[in-house]
Amino acid sequence: MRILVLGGDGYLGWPTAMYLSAHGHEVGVLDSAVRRQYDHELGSESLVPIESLRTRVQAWQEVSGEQIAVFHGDLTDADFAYDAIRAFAPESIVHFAEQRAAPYSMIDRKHAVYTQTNNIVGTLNVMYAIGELDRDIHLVKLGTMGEYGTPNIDIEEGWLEVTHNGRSDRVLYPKRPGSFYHLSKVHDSHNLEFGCRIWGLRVTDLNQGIVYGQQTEQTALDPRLATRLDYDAVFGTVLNRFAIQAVLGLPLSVYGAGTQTRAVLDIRDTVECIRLACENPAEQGEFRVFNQATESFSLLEMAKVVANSFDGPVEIQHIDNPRVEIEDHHYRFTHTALESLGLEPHLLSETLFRSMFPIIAQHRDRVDLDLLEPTVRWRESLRSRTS
Ligand code: NAD
Ligand code: USQ
Repeated sequence: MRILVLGGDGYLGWPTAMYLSAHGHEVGVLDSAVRRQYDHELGSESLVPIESLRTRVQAWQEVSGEQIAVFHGDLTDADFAYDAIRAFAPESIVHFAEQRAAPYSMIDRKHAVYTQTNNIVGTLNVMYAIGELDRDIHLVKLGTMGEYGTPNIDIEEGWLEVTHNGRSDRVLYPKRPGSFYHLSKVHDSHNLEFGCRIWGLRVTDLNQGIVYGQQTEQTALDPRLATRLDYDAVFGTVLNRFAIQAVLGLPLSVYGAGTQTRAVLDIRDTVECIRLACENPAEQGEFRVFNQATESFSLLEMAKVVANSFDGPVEIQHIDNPRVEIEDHHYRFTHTALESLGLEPHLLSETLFRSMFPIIAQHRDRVDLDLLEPTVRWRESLRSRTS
């Protein structure tokens, strides 16, 4: 298939592009490089050094013999989005290209507005481009498990059968997320479902959990193919941060009591889920939702898994939760659709932490300890922090 990966320079987009290429697909990547600009803004950097997109693509060609086409530009620019999609003529588009950090979206008004504008406008442009250029293109859109929040009922895959006053309907599952970033994904989901209804688009919305890990079969082939690994309190995600803290001999930073439960998956499962979604497209007019996560754990359980995998003493520290989150809540989610397509999940208990620890140790001198401390507080986001 011809597959265009939007956000193909990112943490997940780059390994996915190589994985799809390694599985015989013709791949293009599109990216604005804005993720590299957030690093400049925040004074942060990937723990593992990463190459420019140009070098990555050249290295992939040397290593695999396969070419990856590159489109450099911003999806909020509709002309660029249309031109790239017209030029590559994909059968599937995998859409990773959004601002993805909840804390970044909660810094202040400016960052909340930026996040929602970037994400929602970019996705609307992609929807319109598909609608006007070729409605057969299957859009595989990255949503997030956090769209659901932590409801006191079981989480279904996108849709819910409801009976009210004796009548029944199948409705989009009610959402109650915990940040303006997560809300941008909810708005995307609603826009996309509408596009399927009115124009007959075919969309798979992947409500992905928190990804952990840094290596896939392809990134391990050459250091120039490495993907990023973030540890700062804005972009670093919880299991990756815990792994880095363990290697540095720092206490694992559990926010609050750590009884919040979250859905997670291994980066090697992310790339496989995307392949499965592309190779098994949604029907014309279908808004298909998969919960792309394999397991769920409380934060305290996650900290214990990392501590137990590490060969050395690890302390777990509870720190004031900078976010507004419910603790001790119900959490059970359905995740059968991807398994039914053939996904064989890697489990946290047999994780890649053991392979991650040496990589982290190799680059430990690059860590700026100040960046590990959470500075974005949800309740203080009304106070202006930047001009
Ligand atoms: P990332 O920030 O590393 O990658 C996103 C890429 O998209 C970046 O390279 C960025 O430059 C690009 N981008 C952003 N806005 C763009 C625009 N307007 N036009 C063109 N390019 C743009 O993020 P990631 O961790 O790889 O996540 C990828 C996707 O998966 C995101 O949509 C995220 O919400 C979703 N997701 C990530 C996780 C996770 O744990 N990392 C979990 C669930 C869902
Ligand atoms: N947390 C800690 N300690 C830390 C960092 C985080 O206890 O040092 C806690 C947070 O309070 C939160 C949980 O860990 O309860 C997850 O935080 P996170 O930063 O790892 O993940 P989150 O903000 O939810 O966002 C990440 C990605 C986002 C994706 C989402 C999937 O950045 O792109 O959408 O995971 S999900 O959480 O399922 O919505």
